[in-house]
Amino acid sequence: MDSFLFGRLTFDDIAIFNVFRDFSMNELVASGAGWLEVLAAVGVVGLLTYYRVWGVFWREWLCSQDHKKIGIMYMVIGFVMMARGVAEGVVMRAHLATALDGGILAPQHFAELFSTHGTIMIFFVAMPFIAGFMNFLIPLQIGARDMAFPLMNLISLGLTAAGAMMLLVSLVVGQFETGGWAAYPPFTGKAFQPGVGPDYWIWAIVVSGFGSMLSGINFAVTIYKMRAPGMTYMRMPVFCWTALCTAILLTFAMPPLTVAALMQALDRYLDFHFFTNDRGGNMMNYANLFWMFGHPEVYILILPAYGIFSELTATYSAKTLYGYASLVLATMCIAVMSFTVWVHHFFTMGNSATVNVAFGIATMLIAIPTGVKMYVWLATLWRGRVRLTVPMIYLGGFMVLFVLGGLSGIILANPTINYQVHNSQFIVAHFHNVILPGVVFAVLAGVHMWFPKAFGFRLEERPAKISAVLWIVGFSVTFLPLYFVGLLGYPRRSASYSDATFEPYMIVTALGSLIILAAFVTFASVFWFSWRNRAALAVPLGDPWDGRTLEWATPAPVPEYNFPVIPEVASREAFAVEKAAGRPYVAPDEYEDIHLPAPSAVGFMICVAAGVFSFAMVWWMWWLAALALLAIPTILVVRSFSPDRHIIIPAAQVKAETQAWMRAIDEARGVTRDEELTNANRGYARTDLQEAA
Ligand code: HEM
Ligand SMILES: [Cu+2]
Repeated sequence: MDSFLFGRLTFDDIAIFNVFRDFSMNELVASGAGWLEVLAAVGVVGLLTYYRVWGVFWREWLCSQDHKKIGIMYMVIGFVMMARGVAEGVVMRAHLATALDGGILAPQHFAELFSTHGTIMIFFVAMPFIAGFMNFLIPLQIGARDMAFPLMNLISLGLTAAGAMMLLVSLVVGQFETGGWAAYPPFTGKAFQPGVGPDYWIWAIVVSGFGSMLSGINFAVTIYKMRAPGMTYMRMPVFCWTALCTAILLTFAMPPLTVAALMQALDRYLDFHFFTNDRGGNMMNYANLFWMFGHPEVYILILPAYGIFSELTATYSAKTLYGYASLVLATMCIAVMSFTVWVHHFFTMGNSATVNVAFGIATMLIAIPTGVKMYVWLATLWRGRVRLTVPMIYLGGFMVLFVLGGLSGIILANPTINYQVHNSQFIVAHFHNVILPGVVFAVLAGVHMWFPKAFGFRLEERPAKISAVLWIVGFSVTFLPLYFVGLLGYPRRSASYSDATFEPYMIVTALGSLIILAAFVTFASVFWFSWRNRAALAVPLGDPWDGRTLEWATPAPVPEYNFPVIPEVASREAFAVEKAAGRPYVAPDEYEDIHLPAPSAVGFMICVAAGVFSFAMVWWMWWLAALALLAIPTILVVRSFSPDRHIIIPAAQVKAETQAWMRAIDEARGVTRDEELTNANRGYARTDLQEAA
């Protein structure tokens, strides 16, 4: 019987104790992962206490409304969750390598693994990563002080963190659902999965999805309203264009997902019948709603990645981006078309041939603007001053592999072929083929490029290069064989197989996943090596790569207020043009006090309230859920009565900091492109024009 206090939560639901109840390989892996998570949490708390940094952590990070810090916190969430996601990928592959008539894990556990893995990777790795980049870069690139709604920005971060927390908690208390990242009912319906698993998914998705929609609005308004004087739309950096299109997608694509998840909650909690097979329900309604979000979602992830690749192509070949207008147009086309193709996710579920053909053609058409982008990048590299830096290695891997992934997408867009490979490993190969070289490589490349901007020192090149190569090789070994496995007929989400033909492939991909694990660990070690060597790698002057857009015209790390005075923009790639004209870094004549939003605990409080609400809903602790839900509007209302609090950075301080930076620039020797990876690089790049002179 449920208790009033704890709902349906009992001692037996604490999953990490399962290993003592049933000592098996399966439980060892499952509980072991849970224990690792608990230990990691204790370790973090211990370290913060040991170094006595709780105060700094609270004031300068958790409560900060600075878009740069919020962006960095999103990236941290992404990396932490990625550690779990990659580990789960390796565990799944290890299972599948042994899964001829069996495997090391129980089928139920395997199903939970692909469900948490998919959910984590999409919603709590890829999404935080792109939100992180957009937060960090948009205001800097458009010459603004912050986002349009800084407090809402902090709240979005809190909601994302609360959702991620649900995924972490589900490993320790209870279990997760087994219906994949899309959580299709009726499979995840009450009749089939009465436990807490689908509810963990529902509330994680609802809470974080709400946050993402709010960020979408925030990004769009920031770009519409906060651009520096002179920055017309056609002078915006390409990343901002992709960010704007992404923001619009976020605003319109997240609500169908949130609504679908809430309708599923109504089915599960209150016996509604939206998606059941009886009493007038129809699960196709779910498929439509989910993929109305799901397809645009892949462009929410890939468009900012295109933006990152565009910026780094131009920067590391020291050339104006070729075909700016066509890139912008292609981005807009993709954003609009992404809403017209969602049925390709259920070609085999009984649509008429006419419907399938229409959506098949619409899908294939997206290849055209995507192809335009590939040509634009290639043309930018052509006769550029190309340097084989870490981001360029990722770009190379991306260009080759992403084309492969795109081509397999065209194959899938053909409904007749789709019938053959539907729900096979071919699909697994395809979407990893676009997400890894597309989104993940872009993020890793972008981290390398903009890290010095955020923290003031470069990342070590050598381990980062090793990591990049390992990612490319690891991806290829892990996922390319799966195209063949799929064609041979091995279904996705299948915990075991009885045909020995599959076994060698499964062993190869398992080895590949170890290479990816090595790539991830190497990448993590880059931060450690670089931190130790940070004095030598410091680039305080702010322009280590001969950057082209406004964010490079500031010191590194960027001061809290971004720009001493709001810049005026007269051209595209404003900073590069100024450098070519020989007058970048002009000190302002007059300084003013700068107002910035003061730190606020509201984001954190809403994070806690949303997390407690979700947890209480999962476990049917109705009293707690009601309290936590009520807390959210209460916090907002109370906050709205407090006088608008700002911090003021006095003009004198801005002046002193800016003049110190200017003096350092005057004294610095600009480094040439050949020297940029040496310790001579203090962040003052000599342009090729100056070199030629
Ligand atoms: C790091 C190396 C990775 C490995 C070894 C890996 C491995 C796997 C495996 C074995 C599956 C299950 C396939 C099946 O059900 O038969 C899977 C599913 C999935 N993966 Fe990955 N993966 C990796 C990275 C990623 C990344 C970076 C993303 C996205 C950002 C991602 C997103 C997904 C999704 C969405 C699913 C589908 C889950 C579902 O079936 O509902 N994976 N992955
Ligand atoms: Cu799609």
